[in-house]
Amino acid sequence: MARGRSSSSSWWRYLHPSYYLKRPKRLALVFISFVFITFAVWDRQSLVQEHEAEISKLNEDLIRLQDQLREVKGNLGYLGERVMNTNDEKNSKDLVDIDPINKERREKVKEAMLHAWDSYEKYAWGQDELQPQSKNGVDSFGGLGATLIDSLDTLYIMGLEDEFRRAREWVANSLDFNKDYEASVFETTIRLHYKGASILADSGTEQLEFIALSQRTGDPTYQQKVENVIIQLQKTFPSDGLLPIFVNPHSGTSSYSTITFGAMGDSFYEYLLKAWIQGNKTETVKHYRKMWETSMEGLLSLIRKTTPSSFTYICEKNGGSLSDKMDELACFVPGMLALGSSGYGPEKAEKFLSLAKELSWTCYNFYQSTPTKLAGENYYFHAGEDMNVGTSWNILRPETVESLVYLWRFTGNKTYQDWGWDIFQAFEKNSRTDSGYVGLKDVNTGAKDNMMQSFFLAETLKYLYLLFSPPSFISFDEWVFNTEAHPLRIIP
Ligand code: DMJ
Repeated sequence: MARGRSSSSSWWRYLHPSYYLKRPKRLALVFISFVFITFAVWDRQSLVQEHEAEISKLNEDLIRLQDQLREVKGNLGYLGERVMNTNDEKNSKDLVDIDPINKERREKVKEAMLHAWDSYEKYAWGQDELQPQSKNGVDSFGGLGATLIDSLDTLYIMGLEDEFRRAREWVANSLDFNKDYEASVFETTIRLHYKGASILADSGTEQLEFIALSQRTGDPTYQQKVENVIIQLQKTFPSDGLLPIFVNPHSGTSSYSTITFGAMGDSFYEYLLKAWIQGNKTETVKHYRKMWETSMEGLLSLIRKTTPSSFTYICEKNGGSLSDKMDELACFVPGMLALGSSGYGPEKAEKFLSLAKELSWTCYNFYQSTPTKLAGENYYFHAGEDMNVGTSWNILRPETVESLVYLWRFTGNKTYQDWGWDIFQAFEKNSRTDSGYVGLKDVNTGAKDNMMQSFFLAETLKYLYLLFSPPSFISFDEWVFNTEAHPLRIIP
C-alpha cells in the first residue's frame, strides 16, 4: 500500500506547474508536443470532413445518373432496356444524350401508336384489320389477327408493356392457323401465281425469314428452299441485274413484263442486299451482294431527272422503252442504297449515297407537292411539269419514312428527321379519326377511306419512332429489318 501511494504521488508531480518552472527544457518539450498533437488531430478531422463531402457529392451524382437511366429506359421501352444493359459505353452515352425535340417527337409517335392500337383493340380485336369509319374488323388475311401480330414488336419497342402482354396472350391462346379460309385480296395479288407465273417480289422476299427460321431451329431445310430460288434466278441473271416482275416458276426465267423497283419488283432487290448483311457479309453469301451490285448498275440505267426542278426519279421499263412513272413503293430505294453504300469502295459509296439523297428528296416531295402533304400511290413525270400524281390514294405506306431513317443514320443530317416529322404531322391531320387511322381515297381532296392497314402500325409508326431515337437503338450493325420492318438479329 505504502509503495503504491508513493508511485502515484510521483506521477502527479509531472502535472504540477512548479515542476516545470524549475525545468524550462522539459516545459519547451511539452509545449512542442502539444502543438504537434493539436495539429495532427485538426488535420485528420478536416480530411474526414473533406472525404464526407466528396462521398455525399458522389452519392448525389449516382442518384442523378440512376434517375436519368431510368428515364431513358422508360422512354425506350423493353428493347431500350436490353440495349442499355448490353451495349457498349458509346451507345449508352448516345441514349442519355437524347435531344429534347426528338424526345418530344418520339412521344407523339408513341401516342399515335397507342391510339391506333386502342382503336384496334376496341373494335377489331383478333381480326385482321380495323375499319375505323365503320368501327369494325375485317378478316382480309383469313382471320389470322394480322394487325395484332404485325404490331407485336412495335408495341415492344415502344415499351407499351400492357398492350404487348395482351397481344402476346392472344397469340398464345387464340391464334389458330388450322382453319379453312378464303384467300385474301393480298394473297391473290401478291402471293398467288398469276397467269402461271410467279411474282418476282414474292419469290425473292422469303429469304430473310426462312434463313432466320433455320438459324433458330437448327433445321437447314427452310434456308435451302429459299436459297434454291436465288440459285435458280442466278443462272439466268441478266447482265443489268433487272428482272421483270413475272417469273416462270419452273424454269426461273422471266416472262415478258414490266421491270420496276415499285409494286411486285421492290423487295426482291431489297432482300439481295439484306441476305448478304444477315449472313455477316461472308464468302458464303457473297453471291447475294454480287447480284445486288449488278442490279444497282441496272438501276442507274433507269434514273432520270425532271424539268424544271431536276428531281431525280426511277423509271419503269417495258421491253426496250422507259416509262416516266414511279411508285411511292419504290421510295424504299434511297434507304436500301444508303444501307448498301458502305459495302463499296469510297468512290462508289459516295456515288450511291448521293443518289440515295437525291431520291429521298424526290420522295419527300411526293408528299409536299399535294394539298394534304401526303403522297399519292404513284407519280408521272412529264417534261416541264416535274411530278404529277397518278393513282391518288394514300394507304398509310411506310417507304419514304423508312428511307429517312437510313439516310439520317448514315449521314447524321437532321433534315431527314424534320422531313419525317412533316410527314407524321400530315398523317395526324388527314388520317387520324376518333377510332384509328385511315388512308385517303384522294390526296388532293383529303377524302378518307375506311381501312387501317396493318403496316401502318408495323412499319410506318415504327420507322417514325426510330427516326427520333438514337442510331444505336436497334442498331443496323446488329439487326436487319425485313420488308415489313420486323427486326431480325444478325447472328454472328
Ligand atoms: C409492305 O407490306 C411491305 O413493305 C412490302 O414489301 C411492300 N410494301 C408494303 C407497305 O407499303
